[in-house]
Amino acid sequence: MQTLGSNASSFNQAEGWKRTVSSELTAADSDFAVDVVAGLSAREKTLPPKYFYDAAGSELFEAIGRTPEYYPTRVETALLQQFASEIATGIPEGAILVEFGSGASDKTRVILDAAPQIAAYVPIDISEDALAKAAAALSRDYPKLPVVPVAGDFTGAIRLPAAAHGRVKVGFFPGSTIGNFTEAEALRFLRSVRHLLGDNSVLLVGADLVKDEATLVAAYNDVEGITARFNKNLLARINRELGGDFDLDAFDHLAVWNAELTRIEMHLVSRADQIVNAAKHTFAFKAGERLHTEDSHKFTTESFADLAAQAGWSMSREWISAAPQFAIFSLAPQRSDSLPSTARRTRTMETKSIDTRSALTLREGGYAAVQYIPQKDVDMTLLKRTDHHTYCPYKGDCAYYSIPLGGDRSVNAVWTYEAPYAAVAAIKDHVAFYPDRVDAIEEQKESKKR
Ligand code: AVJ
Repeated sequence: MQTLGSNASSFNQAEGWKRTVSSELTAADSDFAVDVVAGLSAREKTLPPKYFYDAAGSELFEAIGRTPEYYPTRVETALLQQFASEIATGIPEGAILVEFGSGASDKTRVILDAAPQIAAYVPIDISEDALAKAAAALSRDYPKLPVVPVAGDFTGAIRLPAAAHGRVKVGFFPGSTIGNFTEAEALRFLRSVRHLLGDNSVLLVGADLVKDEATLVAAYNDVEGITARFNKNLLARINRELGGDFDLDAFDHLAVWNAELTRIEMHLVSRADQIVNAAKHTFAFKAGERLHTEDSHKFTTESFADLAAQAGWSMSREWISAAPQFAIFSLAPQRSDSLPSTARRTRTMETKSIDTRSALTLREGGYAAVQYIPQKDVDMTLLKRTDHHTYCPYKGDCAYYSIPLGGDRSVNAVWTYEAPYAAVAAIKDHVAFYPDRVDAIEEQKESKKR
């Protein structure tokens, strides 16, 4: 048996490389050190993508956003700009905007500009450097807006500052960062955010959508090589912070589309058999061996609604760009009272409310259940027909009404299927309401019949 140095790994012909740790990490070692040792010791080497984002990595990510190939940043920003006022109508007066992974807070500005009703902004980011820079720039450009940054890892426990207590919270999670989670991590995150933001919250999530392989792969393999530098910065960071001796030129950047798992994977591929020291440990790489550094899951509206539903959120609205397609989803907490559909009360305005005992509940896919109220129970004179129309392949042509009393927020708040397809014929002569364009839709259990 050949021994490598005094404290690290050993090579055994039969078993291959094996770590014989004689210098364990101690409590004083950082999470980063612990995660690096665990990831590089695994049979399939892997590192958590959150460690990309030190100061250098955050800057490289900003540079990726300026490459012609990496469309998500550009397309999402354009989508936010295009629908800013529509998105803003879903943000209640006095709401606190809480952003998870705020980076340079560039996209946030689009929301802040369109929604002056936001009372304070809480950016959360793992990079203290990026956070401090962004907070300073925002305070300069929005002098009246309290900005209360929280430095930390949003995949862990988060505590909101006192400024957020007792206020309606709107979560903002752009950039398709949700795609970097495994399904279990995404569910854990969405559930903890559901808990953190509370019952009357809104969660706006940007998510990249499944599309042709060439477009996807190019986005993670720009010709200029910025993404390769971003990927290798992980090794550079290990060298800087954990006394590593990675040779960056001894690894190749690799981006591949995993169609089965609908994700882009980034790897660093060892060019040769090599030994690397880092974090008081020694690791062996075989030629061609991969270090898996990131997954970027891509979604469909259905897959996303399904994920959200498993974490207590229902999809209330969606905005999708033209190709290359990217989505912004607006989620609302699932209503805890999923009651039989016989009795419910629908209040559309503070001053006007509708009571009905014969609403129908339509449940479709991962979408929030929708109550269809018989028109005979609704004062239709309070509604104003608009020329907005949509088409649903399952239900047919859809016509819309605004609620003039509700102002801007209640534009096209109400819809009806005048000639629904046979499968849903029961919703004829009914109207339905967007929950975020009226004050409240409340269901009540029918009192016992005597
Ligand atoms: C910002 C984390 C979503 O996965 O597309 C960009 C990061 N990685 N190029 C993504 C990233 C490679 C990006 N996220």
